Parts: sequence; C-alpha cells; structure tokens
Amino acid sequence: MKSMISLNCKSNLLLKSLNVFSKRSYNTLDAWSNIPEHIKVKQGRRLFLQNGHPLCSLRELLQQQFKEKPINIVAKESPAVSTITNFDSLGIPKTHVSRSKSDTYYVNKDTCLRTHTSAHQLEEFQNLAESKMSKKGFLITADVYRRDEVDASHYPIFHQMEGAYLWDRNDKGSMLRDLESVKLDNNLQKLVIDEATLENHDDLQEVYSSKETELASIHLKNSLTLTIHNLVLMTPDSGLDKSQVRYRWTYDSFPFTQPSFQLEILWKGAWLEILGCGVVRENILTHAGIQNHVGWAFGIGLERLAMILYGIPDIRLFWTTDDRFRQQFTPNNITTFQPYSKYPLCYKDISFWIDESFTANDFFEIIRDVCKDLVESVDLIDQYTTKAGKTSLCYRVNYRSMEKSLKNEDVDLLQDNLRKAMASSLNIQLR
Ligand code: FA5
Ligand code: MG
Repeated sequence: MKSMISLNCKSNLLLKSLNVFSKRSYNTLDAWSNIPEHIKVKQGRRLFLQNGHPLCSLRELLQQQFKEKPINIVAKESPAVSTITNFDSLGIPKTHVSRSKSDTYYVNKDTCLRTHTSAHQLEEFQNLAESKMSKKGFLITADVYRRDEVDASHYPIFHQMEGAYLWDRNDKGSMLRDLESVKLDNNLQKLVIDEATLENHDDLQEVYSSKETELASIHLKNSLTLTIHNLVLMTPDSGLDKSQVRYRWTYDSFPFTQPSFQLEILWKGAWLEILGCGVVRENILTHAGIQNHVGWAFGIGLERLAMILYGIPDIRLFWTTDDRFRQQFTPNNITTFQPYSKYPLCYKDISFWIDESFTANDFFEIIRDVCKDLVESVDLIDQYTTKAGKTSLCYRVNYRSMEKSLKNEDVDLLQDNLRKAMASSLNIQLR
C-alpha cells in the first residue's frame, strides 16, 4: 500500500507539471512545429459535443451501452499534450514511426496534438487508483489528430472513444460472473469471425496466467461485439442490411496492450477497421498506482462506426456546415443519411521525381492545405525507378465537392496551386 501511494504521488506530480508545461509551451514554436491552417480552423469545433451531430449522438449511445458499469465518463478538452503523455506514458519506443514529424502534428518538439485517446490512459488509471478502485474503468472521448492518407475513411482530425475495464485478481469469481453477462447468442456468434484466438499466441504477458489473459480477451471481444451489434440493431432496416453485417477479429500490435486485437466490420463489400484493443500491459497499471489487477482497453474510431450506422459515405461530411447534412439528424437517434446530391468527380494526375526525403504524408498534407475538403481521394497510380536510381511517382488526385458541382476552371486552378505549393515546399521535381 505504501509503495502504491508513493508511486501514485510521483506520477501525479509528473502529470501536473506536464499539463502546465504543455499550456505554457503552446505558443513556443520551433523546428518541429507543423500544424497547418486547415487543422487550426477546425480545432475547437468539438463535433462530439454538438447536440444532434451524429458523432455526438454516437458518443451518447455508446455511453448508454456502458451505463451499468462502474466507470468514469470523461470528455477531454485541449488536444495539445506533451510527447511524454502521448508516447512515453504508453511505452511507445523513441524510434516508433508514429513519433515522426510526417505522422504527427507538433506544436513544438515537446508538445503534440494527441494522436489517440490512449494518451489519457495513465491519467485515468491514476484517477481509479486515487478513488481506491471505487470505479473499475473509464470511457474517454476526444478529438485526435494524425497526418494520414486522403480517402473516404481517413481524416486528419477524427474522434476516438477509449474504454478500459479492470478486475481485482484476488476476486477470482468476478471475471467469470462478468463473462456470463456478455455471452453471444447463436445468431450473433454466426456473424463473428475470430481469427485472433489465443491458441497460437506464444507471446503473452508473463505476469498473468494464460487463463486470466484468455478470460480478459474473451470478455473484451464479446463486450465490444455486443455493444456494436446493439447499435447496429438500432439502425433502420432501409439503411443497413443487418443480415449482411459481419464482424472480424484479427491480431494487432500496440506497445501498451498484449495481446492486441482489431475489429473490422464488413461494409459495402469491404472490411473497415473500426477499433484497436487489447489486454492492458501490467506495467502501465502499476505505474498508475494500481496493483494486482488485470483488464482490457480499447479505442474506437467514432467516424468509422458512424459511417456504418448512419450510412455516411464520406468522412468529410462530418465537417460540412451545409444545413442539408445537420438538419437530417435528431439527437441520440440513428437514421440513414439521405444524400442531397452526388456531384461529378474530376481527376487530375500529377507526376514528379522524388529523393529519399519524400514521404507521402507530406504530399497529402499539402493537398489538404491547398484544396481543403475538395479532394475525395488520392491514389498512387504509377511508380518506377530508372537504371540511374531516380524514382518517379504518379498520383491521381480525385476532386469532388460534397456541396456543389466543381467547374473545370476551379479544378484547374486548384491543381495549379497544388503544383506550385509542392514545388516550393517539397524536395521534388515536377514532371
Ligand atoms: C489506436 O489509436 C489505439 N490507441 C487503440 C487502442 C486503445 C489500442 C487502447 C489498445 C488499447 P489505431 O491507430 O488502430 O489504434 O486507431 C483506432 C481507430 O481509429 C481505427 O481503428 C480507426 O477506426 C480510427 N482511425 C485511425 N486513423 C484514422 C483516420 N485518419 N481517420 C479516421 N479514423 C481513423
Ligand atoms: Mg489500427
């Protein structure tokens, strides 16, 4: 008990000083600062708290699914967190690709825009420890930020809901009792493909018995399958053919959970990944001041799940200010999105020579900055390397507005501005 308190105090002090630090340094720019205008203008819209917005309704509906559980429900405000909070507190290695400037938006070298809600895990586990485990878990919702590809299911700002649930290892019966309450019936079982059972897993956390890990993993998968299926059952028949819905569990890998899984849903003939999860690494719990517990955590992409439930075909629509979008929806209800129109697609190809400094995310970022939400997707359509070792790429930029028909001259102007911005800010040679 003594060591629990001292650990707790130490990490609390660490966190408090970090919070002060991140606020103070928000205006201190340096060579790492890379937050573009298109992010700044959207920061602060807090869609997940806007009554009636599908992301807000989905948050509420998910929270309702967990209402019987003794958990803390939290919404996080400022997205600027220290790199220690976002990466180190979760054991993410210093060399991990997610820390690179091409993957993450940095306020400055020590402060970034959180890339996932897991950034707040340690803090929330500490709150559980401080309450002497009167609560067993938490649900956190927040906006998160990533430099990422351009297509219908990726956006540089999106929303995640992070959940965690723990059991006292001394209370042997509690996990078994909880498992009983998340059994899947035969009909639902038929819709689930589990490619991530633990039989062939040879790298589990040693501190837990294989039985504990197995029970926690089954509870995790069943809880999430049931939660999501309950929401699927709330959708209108006209919007989603429920007989065609399938859930697929596969292995994943996160430095802060072991084993780790992801869940995909079959939607419009393709698998769409909606969440990552796993059994919480015991050292994260002990660091937070929680001893002798076992449990799980997950992070759901709210846009991805909302796209399936509401039939929203393109992730850009969540950000539209067009009344024809917002006025379709009523709070805490799932209705099917009625497209107001499908505007024509217009594509332009762009070819260029690159050197080893080129990263596709830097290119995508310029597209987002110059063309805003007028680009639907960007595809690499050709790539070759000459005998002399020079590499050329050709990307197709697909332009389509969500709100109006784009004129040819508008697209020509955008493409021209894009070429100019690329030539001036990337180490490439346009062809
Ligand atoms: C994570 O972010 C982990 N923090 C999840 C986690 C939590 C694992 C707790 C273990 C324990 P991942 O990078 O896979 O995992 O992202 C989670 C979900 O966010 C994805 O499944 C997807 O639904 C959504 N997502 C990721 N990138 C984007 C994006 N650019 N646009 C929209 N949604 C995205
Ligand atoms: Mg993933």
